[in-house]
Amino acid sequence: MPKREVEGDRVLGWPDRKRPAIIPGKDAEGRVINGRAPVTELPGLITPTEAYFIVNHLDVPEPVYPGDWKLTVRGEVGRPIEFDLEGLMQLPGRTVRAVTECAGNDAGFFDYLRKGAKKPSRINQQDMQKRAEQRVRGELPSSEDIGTESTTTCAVSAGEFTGVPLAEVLGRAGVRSGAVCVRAQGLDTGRPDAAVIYRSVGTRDFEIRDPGVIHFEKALPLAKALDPDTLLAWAQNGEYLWHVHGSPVRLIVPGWSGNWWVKWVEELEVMRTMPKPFYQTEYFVYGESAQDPNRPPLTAMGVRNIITEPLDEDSPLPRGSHMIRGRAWSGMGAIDRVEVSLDGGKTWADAHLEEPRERWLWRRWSYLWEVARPGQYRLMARATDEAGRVQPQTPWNYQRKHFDWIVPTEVIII
Ligand SMILES: Nc1nc2c(c(=O)[nH]1)N[C@H]1C(S)=C(S)[C@@H](COP(=O)(O)O)O[C@H]1N2
Ligand SMILES: [Mo]
Repeated sequence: MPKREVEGDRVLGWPDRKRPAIIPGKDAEGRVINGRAPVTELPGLITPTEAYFIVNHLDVPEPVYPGDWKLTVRGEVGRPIEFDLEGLMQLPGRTVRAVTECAGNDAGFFDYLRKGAKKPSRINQQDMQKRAEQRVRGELPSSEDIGTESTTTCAVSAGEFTGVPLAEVLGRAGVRSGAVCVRAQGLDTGRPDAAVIYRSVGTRDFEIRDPGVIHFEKALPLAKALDPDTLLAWAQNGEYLWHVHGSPVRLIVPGWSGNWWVKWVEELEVMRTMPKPFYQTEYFVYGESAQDPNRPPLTAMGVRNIITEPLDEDSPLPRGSHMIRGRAWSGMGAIDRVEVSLDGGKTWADAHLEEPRERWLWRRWSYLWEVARPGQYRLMARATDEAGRVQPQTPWNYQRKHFDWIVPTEVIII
């Protein structure tokens, strides 16, 4: 149905379909530091690594030679340990297939649905390069950029991750009773992006809560740290992690938004009180405003669903039969139902759910739409997860995180 370009470069000498790839933002040396995924162009479940979105908040560190890497496990443990990569890889491994989703993915749809702001597009992506350059220069984006930046889409992908359960590593060290969390520290440092501080304060007229130069770190509550699917991973999609994705080892925290998935992990500290990492208590929090005394950290995602076909951009479409397709996923387990509405939410019918039904992966669904009458149609889709949660789950919050509302697709039939 879409008339977008399919012919790409010649691959190994053969003409081939265009390869999906990220829309990149690069640093002064031309190295990719951020990227958005071509979410609507991926026909399968696993996002190829070339097409996997990338979010980095601080200065991307220089690559670590795997032989030089060490992981320190310390704090409230019976036996502090240091692992090298080989030692880590000798532990009983595990593979998990999971959606990585940035907490701010699709944030602009909150404004669209609440206030009639411009509808974000999943194919006309913002210019990642402009922000990457401002970041490298440490520049505060203009008010206009700050307003539009979090309308970003396509900060979501799905991968297969191989590593060792974090619980296995913690078990070797022996977690002491009374421990509440594991602080995972990435080796990257820097000053948080000005736009992020700006947005965490929630106003344009602000006194910057500038934490200065910090490490990227998260304090993962112990129960989630001990979930067998929470991994210290060294491989993604069948190969060793790429540097931008946290090589040699990163955290995989299925169901919880991307910010928990600490890259370039160098230290794990088991703690008996919750510390206050910037990216947990100032940013990546819920709340009504920056002054809200109740700003809990984000944890599990809500119930997510996107219509990947047709898109608004495909209109007008001829009468006849059209496949409506999409992908649904949840922060709390497998997707058990997707319903489709062809009349803007008045009536609903069950969509076909494709196998496999996996706990942390998105699930493809489809609905064959026979449409005989020309006109304007408002297509909607609504997912339910195995916990019985129906879209939407996440209330508006001032940082506009964990968007999971139902977004109608507008189609004109001629
Ligand atoms: N060390 C470190 N880990 C990090 C980040 C970071 O800036 N530094 N960004 C986080 C955020 S906000 C997201 S959405 C995911 C993105 O993972 P990816 O770039 O591999 O897709 O990484 C997370 N882990
Ligand atoms: Mo993120």
